[in-house]
Amino acid sequence: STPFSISADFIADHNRRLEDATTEDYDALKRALARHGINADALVDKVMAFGVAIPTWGVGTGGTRFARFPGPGEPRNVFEKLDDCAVIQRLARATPTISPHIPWDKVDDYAGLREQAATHGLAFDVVNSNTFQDQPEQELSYKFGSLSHTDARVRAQAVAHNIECIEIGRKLGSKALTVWIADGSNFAGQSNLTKTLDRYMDAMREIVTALPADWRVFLEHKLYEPAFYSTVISDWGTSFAVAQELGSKAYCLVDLGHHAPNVNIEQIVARLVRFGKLAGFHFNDSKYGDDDLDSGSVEPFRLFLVFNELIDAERRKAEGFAPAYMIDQSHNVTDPIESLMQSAIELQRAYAQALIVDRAALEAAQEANDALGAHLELKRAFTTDVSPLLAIARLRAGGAIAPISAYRASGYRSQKAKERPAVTGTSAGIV
Ligand code: PSV
Ligand code: MN
Ligand code: MN
Repeated sequence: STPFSISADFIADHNRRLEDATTEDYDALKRALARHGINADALVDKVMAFGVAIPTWGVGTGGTRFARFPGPGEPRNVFEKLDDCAVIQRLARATPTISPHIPWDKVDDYAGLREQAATHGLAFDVVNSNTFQDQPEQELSYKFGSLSHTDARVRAQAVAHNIECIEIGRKLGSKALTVWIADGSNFAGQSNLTKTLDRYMDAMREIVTALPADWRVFLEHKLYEPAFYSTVISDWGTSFAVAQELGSKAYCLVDLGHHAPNVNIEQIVARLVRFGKLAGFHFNDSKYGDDDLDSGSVEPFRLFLVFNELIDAERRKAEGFAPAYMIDQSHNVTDPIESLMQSAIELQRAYAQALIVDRAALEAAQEANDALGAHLELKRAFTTDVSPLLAIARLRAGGAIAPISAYRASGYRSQKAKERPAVTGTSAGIV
């Protein structure tokens, strides 16, 4: 039997009850924005064009190193993951692409997988490689590292895996590879801090050489975990220096949870833009470190400030500025579909709020050293409730005015619980 899906009629029915109130709120916001010389309809168009990739692994319940508490009706393979990604896009209309993780999403027929995605209106974005775990069929272990391993055979195996990811990505229609390695050390003295980086560089050069002409590689840095004393690609400085040495195809990816505590992430973003090396983002939120909490759930102002830098770069037509957006979260206590829809909305919110900053007024205040005036301009934009505008963007794109309530009313999860018998314990691709 055909798997249950949420129909366009169901969404239209659900919207009907909310449409009048939404339009009323939107009209009020439109008038308020007009007083600042902002055209709300043009903003709606921009929001409708905004897209962030869903990671295929994000639709499964996450877990910590202590436990994973699987939810009902979880996807059991990449095709079922596609079905869930399709629902997220159908209702919230902000996630037209998906980002695969290899080998979690390995299949025999990638053309078929790509076609299946296309039937849902989805396309594949950046491919993620994985040399941070051992796979059953794998010859050599990554316990002591991958691309920076002391043993040349392990490095060669990790390089070959990344090249295989590029091959798979080509079949899926991707144009970039993200490399995050868990390499590092857990004891002072365990590794030679210089030699590990040299070995990584040599391995990365081989991967860069294997990239097709129109491909890029994204280097994802991370301060700690699972290596708790030192990490080879630990911070944006290392990432930037490595990207410089690797040349014009290498860029630096910013995962919001991968920085030292209290670091000014928006300034890192501005620096990477300035030097033409910003690859894009793994969006999530964090309280302590790489918590992988839902985007905008803890520090919405910081998210807004990141988007403020992105809009500034876009307006200046910063050279080579084309950031790739992906959500990278671990949904441990929520239905992942709900979390991902809400996260995509929070990203659109930060984007829309950054768009309504009066750039001329901000610049004038900055030039006049009017610190509070400049700050108040940002605060005005940040405190504007753009929710009705986001709802109208979804409505015009054929989505749901209230995606989470529509999703709950549809009974999708309980249908899936019947169609997909429970997954027990941990399984590949559900991290
Ligand atoms: C590592 O913490 C990371 O952020 C990388 O992007 C991985 O690919 C991802 O998490 C998924 O585990
Ligand atoms: Mn990440
Ligand atoms: Mn992470």
